[in-house]
Amino acid sequence: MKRFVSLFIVIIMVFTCSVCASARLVGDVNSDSKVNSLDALLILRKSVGFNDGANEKYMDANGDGRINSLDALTVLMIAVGSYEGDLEVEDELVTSYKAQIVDPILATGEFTITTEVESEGTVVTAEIMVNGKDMCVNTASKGVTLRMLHLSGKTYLVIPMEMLLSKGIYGEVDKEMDVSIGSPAKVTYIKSERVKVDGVEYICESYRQTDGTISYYYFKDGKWVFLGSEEDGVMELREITAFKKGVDSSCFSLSGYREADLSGLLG
Ligand SMILES: [Ca+2]
Ligand SMILES: [Ca+2]
Repeated sequence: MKRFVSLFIVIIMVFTCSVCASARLVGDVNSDSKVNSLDALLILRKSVGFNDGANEKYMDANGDGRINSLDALTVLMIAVGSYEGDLEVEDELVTSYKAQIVDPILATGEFTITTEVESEGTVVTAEIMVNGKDMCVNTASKGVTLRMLHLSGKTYLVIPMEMLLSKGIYGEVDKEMDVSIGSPAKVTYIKSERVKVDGVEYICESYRQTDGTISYYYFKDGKWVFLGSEEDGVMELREITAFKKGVDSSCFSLSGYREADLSGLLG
């Protein structure tokens, strides 16, 4: 039982970085989410010909199209709180990937995402549907399709084949559901980079969530293909096999279902 609860939580975590605008801090040249003298130094070094590998497009802090000591000064003013301009701006790279491909579909509030999750050594396909504040997660294990349904604030475990449902005993999942649907964590854009996975190159955008965890969105040929998360320095990649607008509304109905104790069946 515990196993399934944690599996559903893993699946649901896909949504903790939901529909938030991506922004970056003006002057944060090295993308460490702080604006300080190190950023100013990187700008000064760039202005005299050094290249430290920091992102040049973030160096023009005053937005006059040139990278020079005025930008370093702007950064220092930001660092000491005496700058009066915008401290956050939308990021262009984000606009071209997550903001273009992922966010518009999330923003409709009605979408289906198919992902693969590893559980007990086997790969389980999970289909997640979000319909406003309701959510349905379909997954198959040992030949049985299981459904976690979050409907009008209540969570049910459902076995569609048997028309059975069980409710009110999944407190842990309820909590995660509330977090992910009700108040999506605010995310902060960190950076975009080219990364290789098994020799194939992807564009990867990283975002920091309010709880400090980092999510990685991988794109290839205009498609969102992986969602990564980092825990204890280990990157875990989940494959996004499909992502589209709309849901199968029949999955959100409990009409004709009867209540049963499903904990024995799943244990
Ligand atoms: Ca910085
Ligand atoms: Ca400038």
